[in-house]
Amino acid sequence: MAKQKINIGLIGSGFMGRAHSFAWSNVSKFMDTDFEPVLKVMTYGSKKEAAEEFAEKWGWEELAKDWKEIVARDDIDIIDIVTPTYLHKEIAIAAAKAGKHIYCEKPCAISYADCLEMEKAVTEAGVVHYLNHNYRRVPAIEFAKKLIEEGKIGRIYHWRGAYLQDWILDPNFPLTWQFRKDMAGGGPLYDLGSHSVDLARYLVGEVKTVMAKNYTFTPERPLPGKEAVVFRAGSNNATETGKVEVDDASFMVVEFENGALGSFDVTRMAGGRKNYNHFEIYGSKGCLSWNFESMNELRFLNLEDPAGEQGYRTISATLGGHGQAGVWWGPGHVIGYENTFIHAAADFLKAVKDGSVITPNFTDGAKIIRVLEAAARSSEENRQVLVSEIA
Ligand code: SOE
Repeated sequence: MAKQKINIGLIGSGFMGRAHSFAWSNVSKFMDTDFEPVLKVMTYGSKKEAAEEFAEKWGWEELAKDWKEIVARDDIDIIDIVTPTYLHKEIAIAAAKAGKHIYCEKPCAISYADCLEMEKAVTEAGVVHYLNHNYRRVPAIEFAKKLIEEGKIGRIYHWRGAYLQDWILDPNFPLTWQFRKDMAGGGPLYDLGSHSVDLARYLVGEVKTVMAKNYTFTPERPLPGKEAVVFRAGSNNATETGKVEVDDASFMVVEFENGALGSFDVTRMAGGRKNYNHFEIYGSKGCLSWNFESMNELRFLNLEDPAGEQGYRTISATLGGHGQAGVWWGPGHVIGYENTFIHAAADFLKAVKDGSVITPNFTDGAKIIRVLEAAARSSEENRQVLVSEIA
């Protein structure tokens, strides 16, 4: 039977625009969805030619100059936001008021106060809202969550999180929007720390206190040329420089509400580390370790094994029962980064169909940004900050 069509409006493009377009194009082919997404319309803003090329490549049917035109259209069901972070709030609130369901790339917004406004708007409108912390939908992570819920790890004592990249190591990497506080909220603290805090909240619990040190190694960078985007400097003859307003690296020590102790190490200056999103969890009965660069492998140590036989086993999270892995190719047939976006799109479409809540959403986004704002304050004031201090 033909699936019901559902129309998407994409606001933005770029790296995440590609990842989301890939998911909308493929989700109904692989997953058992009630809907078939239609890539209806996307914005072109000031870059019409590039947007035309993007739309043709990914199958977007129409282009609109301004996101407001898209939000105002009656035939659009879902607004997908992949803009720089500072634009999320205005678009999400307008979309909610227009009764659209919202699929938004992380981090939620540049401040906790903005997140709360977004959360209020979607709650009042009763629309489905999703914040794309896609790593939650890696099957190995879904399986880690199951092991924790089954009590296999016991009481959790330690979370050790690290999210390390190296794409701004060159001091001549230009000053893209990711270096501006008013557009990004923070550096890797927000961009990568938001993912890491999302995983920690999902697997361990809520954060109560934060002690942090933010650090900027390269205080000035050349102004960006037209081609500069995330991960790619592009060609650039700029002689003028601008001030880096955010952290290049950040380290946080946290206490969780349940008594666990955690650390988060996030940076874009860890030479050789490309997308090293890693954690270790140490509990009274077992331990877990995972790293995105081998995303299908979950390492599990069972402290209830006989002492002489204890050691990490590597679980290939590619079987049915390992989260959403079962819909793919079969045991040992590894999947990749893009599949996490398909998992998220499928869960989102289900929430739209059922009128149910999907997580993480703007409520989670607000909680995450609250922790990160506490970290920023902790670093500025050189003291431990209670997350509840952030209003
Ligand atoms: C850049 O650091 C980036 O694209 C992040 O913004 C994404 O969220 C992460 O998944 C990959 O790296």
